[in-house]
Amino acid sequence: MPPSSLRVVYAFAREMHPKTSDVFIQYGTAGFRTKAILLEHVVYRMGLLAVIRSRVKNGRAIGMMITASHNLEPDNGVKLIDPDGEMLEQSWEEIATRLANVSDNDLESTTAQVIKEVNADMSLKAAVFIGMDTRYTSPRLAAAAVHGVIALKGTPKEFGIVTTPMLHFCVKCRNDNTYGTPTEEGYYEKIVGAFKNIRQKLPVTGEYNTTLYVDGANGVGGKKLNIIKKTLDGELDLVLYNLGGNGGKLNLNCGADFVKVSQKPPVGVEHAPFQRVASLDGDGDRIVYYYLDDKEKMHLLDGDRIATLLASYITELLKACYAEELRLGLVQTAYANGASTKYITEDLKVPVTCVKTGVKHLHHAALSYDVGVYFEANGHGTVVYSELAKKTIRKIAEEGDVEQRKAASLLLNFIDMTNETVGDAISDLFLVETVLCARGHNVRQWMTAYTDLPCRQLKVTVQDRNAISTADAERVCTSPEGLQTRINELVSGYKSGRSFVRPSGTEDVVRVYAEADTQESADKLAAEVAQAVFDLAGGVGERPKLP
Ligand code: G16
Repeated sequence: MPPSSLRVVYAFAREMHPKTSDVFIQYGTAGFRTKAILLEHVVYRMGLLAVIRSRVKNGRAIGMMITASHNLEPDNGVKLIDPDGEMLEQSWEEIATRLANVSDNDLESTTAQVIKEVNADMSLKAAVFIGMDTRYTSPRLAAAAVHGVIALKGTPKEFGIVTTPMLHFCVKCRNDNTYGTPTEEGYYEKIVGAFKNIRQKLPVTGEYNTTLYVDGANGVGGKKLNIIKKTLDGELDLVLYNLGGNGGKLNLNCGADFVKVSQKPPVGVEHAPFQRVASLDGDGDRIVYYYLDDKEKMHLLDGDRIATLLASYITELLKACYAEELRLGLVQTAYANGASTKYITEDLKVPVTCVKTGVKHLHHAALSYDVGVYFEANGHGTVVYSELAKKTIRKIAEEGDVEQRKAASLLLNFIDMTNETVGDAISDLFLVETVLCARGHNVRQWMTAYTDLPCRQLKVTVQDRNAISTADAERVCTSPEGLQTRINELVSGYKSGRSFVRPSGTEDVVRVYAEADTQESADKLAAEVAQAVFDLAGGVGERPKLP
């Protein structure tokens, strides 16, 4: 493309998606996220970048998802998906931030500069897959994305309202047709099809009950499960709540993030004692489970719990296949409950890696294992299998003895049921249900694996959250000066105490995590650390109170 044709980049920007705000915006944990009204020019520019990225990748498709996932309705966001369905390569995040923040007048020259820098051949074809969540601001932003793609003569393909993981899946399939068909139907065919297949092999036994209640967070995940529900033929009886009707607001007092952080059941769900409930987040990429006991006390089964369930079952199947040479490992973040890490290393004897928050970091680390199980405690995670692992298991399914073939064939279904591109609430739901069914376990039996240390998460608003820097997978705070020393002092006063702070990459807050031997202690420690953040890192508004 000759530089003169970049004029249209400026013309579209000026006429349709002008930059109306000077607020600096940064590509964070999962793309750009902020108030939807500040995003139109950013999404347009990401349309441009997606085309450049596609050309650098020889015309392979790139994804653009319009979503703010767990954030509340007034927010929105955009993130780019790389050709294998994974998050945008990190070295491009700085380019994305630069392009998002230049003035309209400088957009044409900055675009030309980026093209040169990344050495994009602008004569190549470019494909960009665009999806959005159910937010009322999403269609407008999706239109801005399309304009960005067209401005650089790329070909946009719109998927309408889909879960984030569905779009990741479709991008992967478009670039690797052995993975599946790049459509929503192709997703159902592969993931739900694998679940139905495996259910034929695993009769319902023991305490497992095929009824599952689901909190859809008033978002897209619940809506898609409503489609899937009709095809399940009784293998799983989904009772769906929070599907967006009856005035229910997206992620408001419901959904995976609310349940995990507040440790309370969501509104809008009718509860029965000991009935297991799965809670999804707004764009269907996270899931946590919980149940209420006969005293209405909530018991949470979070991402750590799901990770250990999946890792232990896969380990069992690998043993039954005699494929123990395949290295299985688990990846967590600093938010992982200390009790889960102890259980994984001491009881399951599975190696654990701890990385920074953000699926992009976990995914990357998981790829270093033959079978990498990664989960954030907030319920964002999946399993990835190396080519060697898949090849080995396929061979055993064909050539092993009867028992080996049986285990390998279950594993192959398990792999097909997994969305390996990113954490996926729907795929994870089917994986969990499969393991519980295979073991004949109810939710209380699942809970007995280990006992969580009581924990608490808080948010503190500060003038500039970037005043907080961290090291060692976010477990140590390196600035502002004196904060880590203060945290250490506070933690030393508690039995089994642990705490860390980090700037959020999706909300304008500093997050505080604390755990200790009792809930009272965890709550108090979290509040004390929140006060230290407030005092030393420029807190604004009301100083956090002690419980
Ligand atoms: C996103 C990321 C997750 C991360 C979460 C919170 O989730 O994909 O990896 O844990 O944000 O990040 P932070 O603490 O930096 O705000 P989601 O579900 O909102 O896409």
